[in-house]
Order: sequence, then structure tokens, then C-alpha cells
Amino acid sequence: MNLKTKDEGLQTVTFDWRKVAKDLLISRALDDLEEYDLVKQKKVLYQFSARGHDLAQIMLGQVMKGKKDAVSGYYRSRPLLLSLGIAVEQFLQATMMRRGGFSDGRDIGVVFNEPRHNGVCVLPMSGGVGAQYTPVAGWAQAIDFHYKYLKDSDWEDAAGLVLGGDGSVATNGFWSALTMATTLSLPMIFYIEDNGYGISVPSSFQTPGGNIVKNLESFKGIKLLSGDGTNPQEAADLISQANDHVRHNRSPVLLRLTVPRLNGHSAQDTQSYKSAERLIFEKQHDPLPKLQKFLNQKGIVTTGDWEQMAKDAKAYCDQVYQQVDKQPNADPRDVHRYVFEEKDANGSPILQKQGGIHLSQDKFPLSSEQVVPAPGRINMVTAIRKTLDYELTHNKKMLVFGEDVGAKGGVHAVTLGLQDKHGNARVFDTSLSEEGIIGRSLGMSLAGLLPVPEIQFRKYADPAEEQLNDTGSMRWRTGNRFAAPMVVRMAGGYFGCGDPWHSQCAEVKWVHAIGWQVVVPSNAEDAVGLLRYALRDNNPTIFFEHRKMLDHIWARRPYPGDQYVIPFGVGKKILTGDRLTVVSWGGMVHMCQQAIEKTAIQAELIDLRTLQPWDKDMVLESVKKTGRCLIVHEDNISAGFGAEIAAYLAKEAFFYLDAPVERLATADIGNPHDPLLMEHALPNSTNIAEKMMELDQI
Ligand SMILES: Cc1ncc(C[n+]2csc(CCOP(=O)(O)OP(=O)(O)O)c2C)c(N)n1
Repeated sequence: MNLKTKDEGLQTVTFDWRKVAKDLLISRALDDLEEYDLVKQKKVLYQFSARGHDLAQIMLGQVMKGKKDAVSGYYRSRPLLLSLGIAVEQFLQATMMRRGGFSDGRDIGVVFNEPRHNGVCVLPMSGGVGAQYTPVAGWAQAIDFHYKYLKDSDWEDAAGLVLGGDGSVATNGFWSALTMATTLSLPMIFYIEDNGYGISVPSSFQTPGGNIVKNLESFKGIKLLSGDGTNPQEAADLISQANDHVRHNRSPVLLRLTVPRLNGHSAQDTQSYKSAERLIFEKQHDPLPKLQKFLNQKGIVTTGDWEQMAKDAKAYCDQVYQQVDKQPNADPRDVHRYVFEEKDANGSPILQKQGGIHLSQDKFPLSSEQVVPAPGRINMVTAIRKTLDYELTHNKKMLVFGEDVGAKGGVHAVTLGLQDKHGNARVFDTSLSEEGIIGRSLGMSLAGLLPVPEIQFRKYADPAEEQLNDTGSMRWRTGNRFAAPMVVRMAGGYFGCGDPWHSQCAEVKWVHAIGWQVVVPSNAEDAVGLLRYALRDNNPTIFFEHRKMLDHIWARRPYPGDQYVIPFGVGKKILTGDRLTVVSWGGMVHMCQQAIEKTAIQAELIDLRTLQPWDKDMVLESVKKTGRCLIVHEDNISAGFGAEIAAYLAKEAFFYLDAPVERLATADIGNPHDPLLMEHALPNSTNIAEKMMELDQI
């Protein structure tokens, strides 16, 4: 028998209470099995009990039924997933690090994901508290785009749901997503599981007075609900109201339910910071006996029934455990796989199950590596704008956005006119939160769109670092179940002057990060080919737009055509010679060319164009010929990308070198503002030429 809740009159939710009871008992049986046996046997290394949080999560799972709904949560979200129909076997494969599971032994067994195109998609969760929020906001924004712009009725009533603890309401991600959801009126539920603690820190440290709903009372554009997550009827009413609101009003809800955390934060936590009274209080608020009593009183589950269901749940979990225990671990030889898209033996891509535009049947226009030069020369700004424009015209799932990108056309004028031409659903301004810009991109990519976010200046990617890392590592950490291709455009490097905020390069950080392709064009022609390749590729790419080169006369080139692409990992020889190899990229290539022209040295100049991947073969072949190598970059010298090239050559070119591999780069300081100081700090054609002559003498 099912009971409808007495909500605000809409009565759209009918809870299947017997299923609630069954899932709750299975959740407890799994927690018991892991806490009492598997952690001790070291078969499970990380255990985060959901005991106490479980009832409300399971009930929430029952309202997520839309075929384009998405949820995300955190390490305590297993009951929600159980409720969504994910098999017990998968949970144990994950916590016991067996082959398959959510990540093939790569991620913590409680950091879940579940690709689904027709049913509730579980977005890959993050181990970072608060990182779950903005991707769900991105998915919710994509819902509107699919339904209103692409006219796909499958998305009509869809909603996002994100779970977070009371500690998470202090994070940047929470506030960033709240701003997005309220200013854009996004269909998403924020569900805050308030257990009073973030590990040991009381919730009064996270928001004044400890109650986020009270503090948000004056916030516009969001419905707030709060109550007891251990009282089945009260929780049912509130969950039902939250669901009704998000489905019918198409605007956000924040639902806060108080729940006890009946165990330590994780298996290792003894809860010594909780008083004896608090522990008793929490035990008294265990939702399990409350549910049993409630269902008994309603005549839905008798005492005998309940006992039998509990026995069945335990027996079932034990039986699945026995099977999983016989299963092998993932093959260690495969651990390097799926950082980027891979191809099968026939050369066909082994696609992820979810994320990006490559899973749809849409076709790209023709591409070609042949330059078809248009008359005249354009600067890099125009080259990038023309390429974005062409791809926006031919790819309806592509979105360009960021701070000032819309009406103003970007602070570097790259997106000038694109909003007028393509409309503000596809080219738009965002709130001032880089975490929001990239987290939203992540959610949009998972929802089958191609986000092309702009980060105004390289330094301002810092607040988005967590989302950038989570994007890059996604394919690997989900064992190719999910990937989030996107193209992040960011401007960096010196201009007429420098400064520590607007002139950073630090491109090497994204080479070091997992799963990012890194592109650093030095001129307009390459910018077109590389950007078009990135926009049609199935991996995420960071595309650097060098501030000086955006309008530098050296960088102006004929437009190479609407089909022009440059595959990544192919450098370009700008000059050939046999005495010295000079390797550079981005804003330093033209300096190197000037330097070579100042000397009479027969130097070979290689513009790498992409750093991840980079053209090792071209560099090695050249150094084998010249026996000398100078690497020039604008980024700081220590652990700059030059160090990587030098290490490679030290091994591969050891017997061919006539001189040590040399680097010329900025010292480990910020980029100074005064042009006089900047001139002194950065490599320039004079000191590059001097370095070349030194090497030539050896
Ligand atoms: C960004 C980040 N900082 C710190 C941590 C370490 N950490 C893991 S859980 C946690 C507390 C989270 O508390 P809350 O959000 O209330 O969730 P609960 O565990 O209570 O359910 C902390 C500090 C982390 N995982 N991520």
C-alpha cells in the first residue's frame, strides 16, 4: 500500500514505503557488513557510514524519476543511489576495489557515478567537499537549453538534485551554485543533510547559528524548506513540496533536513569530540526505528514483516558479498588507460558512456589540414572570433560564455558581436565566479553540450582549479564511463606591461594536471587550426590566448579557411638550421625569431604549438642534427615546461649533445608592472641571442 503525502495540494508524490523500508534495511546491512567485518579485514579501506542520513536520502531518490534528471552527492550518498536502483554488487565492487564498479578500483568506493541517458544520471561525484554543487547547476542550465532552445521535449520537466552536508554550506561551490540557481532560476534542489558536524567541527562554524535556512531567509529566488529528516511523515511532506516546487515553478529549492550521524565521520573516527548526551540524543533520533513504527501504525509493514525484511536484506548483502569477494581486482596493467580518449584496434574511438557531444549523431562540417589562405592578414583576436563564429553556426550544442563575454564582447574583444549573431542563450555573461564558470561547464558537458568558457585572465583560473582538476581527471577516475570535453579559453602573458594578476602564464600547471590538452598558439593561422581541432575533439582542452600576440603584427596571418585544423602534438619549424635548436611557444616564438635574425647562427626554430601532447619527435630529430638546444619560455623557470623538455633530451639525446641543454625563462618571480622591470625580467631578443651565442661557442 502506498500513501500520498499531504503537501501543498499538488499531491504529485506517492512514496513506495515498502521500497523505502527495503532500501533502508539494505543500506544498514551494507554498513554493518563493511563496518564490522570488511574494514577490519582491510577489504574495505575507506568507509563512510550513511547511518542516520539514510531514510531521507532514500525518500528523495523516489522523487527523482525524470528521464533527464541528474543527481550528485558526496561520500555519504549511497542510500540515495540504492533508491535509484543501483545494484548492491556495484557498491561492493567499488568499496572492495574489484574490477568494474564505479571506477575500476581508481576512486574511493563511496565516490559514485552512474551514466544514464534515459533515467536519473548520477554525475561523477568529487572527493572535494562543495565541488558537487556547480556541476549540478550546469546540468540544470543545460535542461533549459535542451528544452527551450534545442526543443527537445525529453527535458521538459527535468531537474537536478545535489546533496551536501552542513559543512559544505561554507564552501565556495555552494555559494557559487546558489548564485547561479537563483539568478538564472534553475530547476534544482539543494538538499542539505544537517548532522551538526563537519567531521568534528560544529555547524555553527559553517553558518552563524548553524542553520543555513534561517540565514538565507532574505535570499531571493529560492524556496526554503527545513525540518526533521528522521520523521517519515515530515520528511515526506517536505520532500514532496521540494519536488513540486522545482518541477512546476522551474526554480530552485533548498531543503535542509536535520539527521543524526550515528557513526564517526569515517570508520577511523572515534567521535571523541561528541558529548555523552549528544550521542544519546543522536541514538534517539535514529530514523530506522521511527520508520518501523510509522509503517506499523499505518499498517504497511507488520513487525513480523519487518523482521523478515531485515533478515532478507542481510542475507542478500552477504550473498552478494560472497560473489564479489571472488571477483578479481582491476588489471594493474590497465591503470594508465583512459586519461584521454582511446582508440580500439580498428582505430575507432572507445567512447565514454556519458558526456560531450560525440555521443550524439550530429556531424561536424569537413575539416582539412590544408591552409587555404584568404587575402589580407587578420590578427589573432579576429582569427579566434571567426573560428568561434563558424563553429557556433555549425554546432547548435556549442555555448560560449564567461565574464563580460556577452554584450561587451569580452575584455579582449574576442567574442565581440557573437551574442548579437547567435543569441544570448548561446553566448552569454556569467556571474563572477570562476568556480561557477568551470563547474557549470562540467555539468553542461555531461548533459551533452559543448561548453566554451572564457577565463578572463590566466590568474583568475585559480578559483576554478578544483573544477578544472575534476574535469580533467574525470575520464580516468571513472574508467571511461564519463568524460567532460570542453574548451577553456584563457588569456595570459605579458602585454604592454606586466603585473602579477593579468600577465601570468603558468601553462605548465595544466600539463601537470591529469587529462587536459594544452594549446599555446603563437599566431593567427595556428590559432584557427588549433581552436577548430579543440572544438571538435572529445577531450578537454585549455586554449591559451597570449595577450601580446592577440594583436601583434608578427602574429597577423591570412585566415587559413573554415575547414582548417591542426592536430595536436605537431610542432612547426619556423626556421631550419643545423647548429642549434631553439624550442619555444606562445608569446616567445617571435622573440626567438628576432634573436636568431640578430645572430649569424644557423638555428632551427621550433614552435611547439601544443604542450600536451608535445612534439617530442620533431624536437629530438632536430637536436640529433644540431647537438645543441635552447628552450625559451615566458613562464617561470623552476619546473616550467622547459624542464620537461630538458629531461627528455637528457635521456633521449644524450649521445648526440655537444652542449648542455639550456633554458631561458622568467626567474621565479611575478611579472613586474613597470615595463622597464618587465623588460629585464622576461626573456627578450637580446638575452636570447646572447644565450644562443654562448651555446654556439661550446
Ligand atoms: C575541499 C575539501 N576540504 C576538506 C576536505 C576534508 N573533509 C572531508 S569531509 C569533511 C567534512 C564535511 O562535512 P559535511 O559537509 O557537514 O558532511 P558530513 O560528513 O557531515 O556528512 C572534510 C573537512 C575535503 N574532502 N574537501
